[in-house]
Amino acid sequence: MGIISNLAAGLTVIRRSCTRSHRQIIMSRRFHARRTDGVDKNVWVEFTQLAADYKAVNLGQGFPDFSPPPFIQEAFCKAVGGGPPMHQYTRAFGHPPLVKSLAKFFSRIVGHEIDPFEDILVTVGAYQALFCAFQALVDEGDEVIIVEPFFDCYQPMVVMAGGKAVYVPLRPKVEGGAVLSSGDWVLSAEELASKITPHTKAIVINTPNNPLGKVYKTEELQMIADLCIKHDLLCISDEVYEWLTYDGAKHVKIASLPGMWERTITVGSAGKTFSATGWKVGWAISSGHIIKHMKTIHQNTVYHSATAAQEAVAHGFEREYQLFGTPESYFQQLPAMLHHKRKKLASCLESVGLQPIMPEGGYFMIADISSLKVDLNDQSTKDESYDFRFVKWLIKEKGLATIPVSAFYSPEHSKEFDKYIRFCFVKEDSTLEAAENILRKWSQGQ
Ligand code: IK2
Repeated sequence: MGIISNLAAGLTVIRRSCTRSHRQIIMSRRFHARRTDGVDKNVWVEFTQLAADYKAVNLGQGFPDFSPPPFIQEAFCKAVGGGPPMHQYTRAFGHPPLVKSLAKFFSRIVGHEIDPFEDILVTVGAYQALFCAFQALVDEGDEVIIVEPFFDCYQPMVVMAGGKAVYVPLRPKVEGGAVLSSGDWVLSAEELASKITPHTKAIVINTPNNPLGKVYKTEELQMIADLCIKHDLLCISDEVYEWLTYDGAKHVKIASLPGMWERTITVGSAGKTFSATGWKVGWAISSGHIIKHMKTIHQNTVYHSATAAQEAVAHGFEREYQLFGTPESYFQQLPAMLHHKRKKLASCLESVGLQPIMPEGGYFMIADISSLKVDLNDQSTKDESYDFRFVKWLIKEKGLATIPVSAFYSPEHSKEFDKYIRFCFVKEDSTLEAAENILRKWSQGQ
């Protein structure tokens, strides 16, 4: 009797769970939109969780583990204590003090009088500026050329807008020696031109580049600009690391080249500018005839980003306007600090036999891992690319988090670049030293 009633209870459980999972499948088919298909994986979600689960030393996601400079923290505290308006809605397209200070600051850099209310859209981080750009400007069937390696969200954003992503990789030019610098990675003008069709709407670039650290030279930007003008294309230029260049590399805005202002959307990030990535304040700067369509997307999605954070960023830009070009400017101090961290990480990687590619700019350094012999036969990850498996192994077995570089490539090119992993060096020296200890012990066989 006991056995029979247990069996019956067991069958009921199986029947119930079958019905539930069957019902879930039917519901999930019905309750989802096709635009979410194929874009559900996200490298930041996956690897940030894994790093946290294994309490790994984190050189993975690109955020500083040190505090923003005191002047910007004070500006934020002052804003929060600034009375009721700081806690309420502000202008949808950008808090007036912020758009005014961005216009004043960037007019001087671009060499064009930027209208604070027509030519700027303040967004929830650079992420949302990119989202608004793709939603507002890409139609069903449009093609968008993305230069690889690229910040991973460009591709799903193009797809969600109904467009088709077309890829052109930067390629290492190996002329009788090792590739030592991000400057050795170049874009072929012929290859780029060959991707342009009557459906092409835009070219997306990122300088300084994440993950490679390439800072495009004026000639390279001019070549892209010439194609944009010749074929009447937009350029989306992601410049979130614009102040972070090293060893004399100079960041140039493609919008400042002749004929480019009216066809370029320049994307920026206060998170990267003032080392406060959690504030999520970003912007798009372009000609008013482009920004007006991005405003339409923005007003119908998030409406605006946090008022107090925008107020603080406005103070930051006012300060930087006054101090521009002086040693007190944070835009001089931050790259000087990161220059040392970049060197520290490079010599650590070299000392354990890894070959880093020296970045000319940005937060990151990539390194070739093909010399490291590791048994990666974990069955649970066998369908993944080599660098994904390697990084998972490194987190789980060695307690060091990095990011696989093939995440920054299209499926058609990822195999060519899956021997690289990315390290973020915008970290406390103690974090870099902890990573160095792990790598050193490993190289000594411990
Ligand atoms: N564009 C680029 C090129 C970025 O790198 C980022 C932020 N990346 O950080 C994650 C990482 O690479 O580890 C963004 C846009 C988004 O910037 P924001 O934080 O302002 O939305």
